[in-house]
Amino acid sequence: MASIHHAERYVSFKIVYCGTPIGGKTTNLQHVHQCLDPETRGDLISLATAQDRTLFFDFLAVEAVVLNGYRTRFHLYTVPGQIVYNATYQLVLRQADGVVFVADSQLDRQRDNIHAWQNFEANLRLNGQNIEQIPIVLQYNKRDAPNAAPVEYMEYLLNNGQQRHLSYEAAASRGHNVLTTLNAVSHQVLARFASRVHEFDGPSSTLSHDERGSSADMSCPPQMAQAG
Ligand SMILES: Nc1nc2c(ncn2[C@@H]2O[C@H](COP(=O)(O)OP(=O)(O)OP(=O)(O)O)[C@@H](O)[C@H]2O)c(=O)[nH]1
Ligand SMILES: [Mg+2]
Repeated sequence: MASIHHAERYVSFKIVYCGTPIGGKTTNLQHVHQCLDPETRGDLISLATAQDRTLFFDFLAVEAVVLNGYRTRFHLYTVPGQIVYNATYQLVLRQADGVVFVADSQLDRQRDNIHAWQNFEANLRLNGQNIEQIPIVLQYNKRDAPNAAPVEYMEYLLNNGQQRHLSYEAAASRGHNVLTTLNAVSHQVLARFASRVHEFDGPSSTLSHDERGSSADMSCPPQMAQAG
C-alpha cells in the first residue's frame, strides 16, 4: 500500500515481481540494479539458496519522479518461486501496489506459467485483493530461447480475462525490456494513486491536478540504453 512520509517528503510504493519458478524474476531486479544510477537506487538484497533459487525474496529500492516536492520511491520485491515457500510468497505479496508477472516463454514451461498464474491469483485472494483491483503488467521473458512459444499463444493462455493487462516481450538476462516493464507498471501505480489520492492523509492538498498524473521514466545510462 502506498505510504506517505511527510517529514522526509516522499511517497513509497510496493511493486512485487511474481511469476513462474526460474522464470527470471531475480534477473529483472539484478538488471535494474546494475543499470540505474547508484544515486537513484539502493543496494540489492538477495537471499538465495546455494542453487541461486530465491529463498525469501529480493529487495531493491529505486527513486523516480517527483510529485510536487515529494519524491517517489518504489520498493521492488521478488517472491520465491518454489512452492514450498508459498507462505513467504503470500507475505511478500501483501499490500502490493503493483505486480509484474514474469512468465517463461519456453514452450515446455507453458503449463508451469498457468499454474504460477493460478497460484498468484489464489495468493492475491488470500490477501484480500484481486486482479481487477491492482495494476498488473505481464512480461514474457526468455524471448531469446530457441523454443520460445509464440506471443499470441502466451496471450491466449495468460492474458485472456475481461481486463487485458499490458504485456511485454523481454530477455531479462540481456536487459531487454526490463526497464520498459518497470516503467509501465510504475506509470499504472502512479495513475491509480492519483485517482485515489483523496483517500490518503497525504500531499493531496499540495498536488495540483496535472501534477498528480505526471511521471518520468527511469532510464539506463546511454551505454546501456539499448538494453531497455
Ligand atoms: N535464456 C534466458 N535465460 C534467462 C533469462 N532471464 C533469466 N534467465 C535465466 O533463468 C534462470 C533463472 O533466473 P532467476 O532470475 O533466478 O529466476 P527466478 O524467477 O528469480 O527464480 P526463483 O526465484 O527460483 O523462482 C537463470 O539461470 C537466469 O540466468 C532470459 O531472458 N533468457
Ligand atoms: Mg528469484
